[in-house]
Amino acid sequence: MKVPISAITLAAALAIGFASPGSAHQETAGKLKIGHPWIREAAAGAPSTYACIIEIENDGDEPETLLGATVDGGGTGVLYQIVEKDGHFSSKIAEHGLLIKPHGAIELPPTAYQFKFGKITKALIADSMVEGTLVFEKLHAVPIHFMVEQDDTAPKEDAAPAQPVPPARPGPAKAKPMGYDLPWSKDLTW
Ligand SMILES: [Cu+2]
Repeated sequence: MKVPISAITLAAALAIGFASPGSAHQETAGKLKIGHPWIREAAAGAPSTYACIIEIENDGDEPETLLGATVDGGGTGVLYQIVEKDGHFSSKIAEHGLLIKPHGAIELPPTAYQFKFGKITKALIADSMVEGTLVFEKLHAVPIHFMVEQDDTAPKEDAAPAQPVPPARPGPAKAKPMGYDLPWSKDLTW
């Protein structure tokens, strides 16, 4: 049986206490234990931020799928998978969400998965708690609190590649009537 390393980290963090800023909190939704959902601090008007979760443990006998998140002042977060190739990072939408097997667990560290939020309308201030939801396939939207963190551990991603230009479709070569479009043909008098 695999025991996720972060379970130990989380247990240690929980042992330190709930009250002090920066400590881990845990929320429960159905049979899910949601360990320390957090979001990176952002000023009002910031173009983006991201949220992560130390761990979600599924104590139930049914699988569940994490699909999305919302946060007060940040709207809807889209779940992205971070992809590393040759030392370069990029991200792609996790279209099918993240499966949490029965009696299994998932981790969402910034290096692997992030909820990416667009325009921030309300300042997210470090060490405060902000209301939001996690959206699951079966439980649907579950109200939770994100702790706002100063975190800057997300890998720096390469700029998104420009919209690919579709290759020119080679059409059948048009047979041109001989002599018609030769530059001199119009004025040519024999
Ligand atoms: Cu927490």
